[in-house]
Amino acid sequence: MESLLDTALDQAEKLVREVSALLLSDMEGREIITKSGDANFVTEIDLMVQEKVIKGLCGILPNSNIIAEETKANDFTLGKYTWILDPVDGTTNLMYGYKYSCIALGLVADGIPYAGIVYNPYLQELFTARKGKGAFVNGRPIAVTGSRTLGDSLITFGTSPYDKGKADETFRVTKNIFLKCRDVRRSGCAALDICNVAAGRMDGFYEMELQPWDYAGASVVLEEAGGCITDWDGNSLSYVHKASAIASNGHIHRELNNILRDK
Ligand code: 2AM
Ligand code: CA
Ligand code: CA
Ligand code: CA
Repeated sequence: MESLLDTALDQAEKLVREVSALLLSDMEGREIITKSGDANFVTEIDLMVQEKVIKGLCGILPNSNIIAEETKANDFTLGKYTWILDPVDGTTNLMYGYKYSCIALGLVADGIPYAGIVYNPYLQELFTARKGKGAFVNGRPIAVTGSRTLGDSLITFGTSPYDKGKADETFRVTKNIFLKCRDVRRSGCAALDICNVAAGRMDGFYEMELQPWDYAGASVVLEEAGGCITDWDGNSLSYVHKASAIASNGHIHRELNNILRDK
């Protein structure tokens, strides 16, 4: 018999899929607000998605906390059930019509990342995972690649565009990684990048100073697909404050981490 939590997650998957229609709507004339930082934006669509998802989640698991990117003052404490929502991951891509953005939702239960729901409406791909039950795209099981070395790997990374003070370090380590791996990619949506590692379409991903909503949902998808995600010190990621992230198929994790840390 399905547990109450499974039923709630089924409903949350349906909710995310339904609300994602907003990402496909015309951006012409939509308001774009610049947030503090270097290239940090929020659009009307981000706010509308967030409002609808939060409203839906309140009905699905009434006593849960919700941490969401566009909330003015988040309470970063984990309750019994805490949803962590990025209403639009890849806002700059959305503004440009680049078609590489998603809704990313994670559920932390009793302090443990328990479930991930990441939906890419352009490809109609729903990435889902529940702890101990595997990772899926549209219900089909996914798994990380078997690449054993960076030399056999395709790596995607983020440039932390919201803090250009990080550029020297990002591009210095990226040159080192590029020289050792097959090639690098940069697409602008951390959650989908991590899910692409989970689906075996990439071998690894890194970015400095992400926020919990960038990786909360995707991290469960990746771990359930057999991959590994840590901060740049090799520690588990925090779900209540920002962290630099490394996601990989597991095999190349140490090699990638060592280069990022100049070891
Ligand atoms: P966003 O589109 O939800 O803002 C781009 O390099 C990646 O970094 C995207 O996943 C983007 O998410 C994320 N990002 C943007 N601003 C950020 C910030 N201030 N802190 C952490 N991550 C951010
Ligand atoms: Ca943002
Ligand atoms: Ca984000
Ligand atoms: Ca966002």
